[in-house]
Amino acid sequence: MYGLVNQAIEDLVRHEFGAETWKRIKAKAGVEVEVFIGMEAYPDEITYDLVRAASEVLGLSAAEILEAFGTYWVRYTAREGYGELFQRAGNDLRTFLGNLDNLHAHVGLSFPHLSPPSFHCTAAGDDTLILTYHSKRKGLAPMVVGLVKGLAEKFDTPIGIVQTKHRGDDVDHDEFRITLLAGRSNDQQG
Ligand code: 1MF
Repeated sequence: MYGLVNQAIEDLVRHEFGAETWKRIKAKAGVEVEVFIGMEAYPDEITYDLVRAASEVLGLSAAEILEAFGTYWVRYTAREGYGELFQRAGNDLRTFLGNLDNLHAHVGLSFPHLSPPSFHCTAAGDDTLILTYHSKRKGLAPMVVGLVKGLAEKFDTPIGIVQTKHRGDDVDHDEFRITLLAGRSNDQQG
């Protein structure tokens, strides 16, 4: 994955847990890269090793780390110069999710090593979205939960999200049900 991803992980860990902890995680992961270059492509293994090591050092599950990272990614990329890319993809959650493949296609024009996932978003009634997620990479569904929560935060849209399909022997993708909570009374949430 492009170094931007590893940079974002580093940034998250440093801000939440400090530079010493980041050093320990990097050492435990056996990652010998001194400084990640955002526009350079790194083996996916580096990212997986970092998440695994962070899980051990921080005492959190890999899923918790991936979800936190997904949420952070939205803030981080908006801050690191991708705000315009985000704006082009939409001003509300549903439009944005529907444009994710376009967004990645756009990035892929300049960065040919991008291996983008694919998302499809359909409405199921007024307040429910069904999001499917296809990827070459495995085990990253919790990151998608975090990404969607990060977008919901960005658009000030309270949501609930549950995974309704798990990639495995029978299905080749993950699926999520997103409930838009705005305007619903509390006893209906969920
Ligand atoms: O293949 C890749 O290197 C790659 C990197 C990042 C593929 C996808 C992504 C983004 N994606 C991360 C999880 C991937 C999970 C998977 O592969 O199954 C998050 C996608 C996403 C979902 C919801 C909301 C926003 C999302 O991302 C927006 C986005 C996507 C790509 C970039 C930025 C924002 C991006 C921009 C420049 C890149 C690489 C990715 O390369 C650089 C970096 C620095 C300088 C120049 C080029």
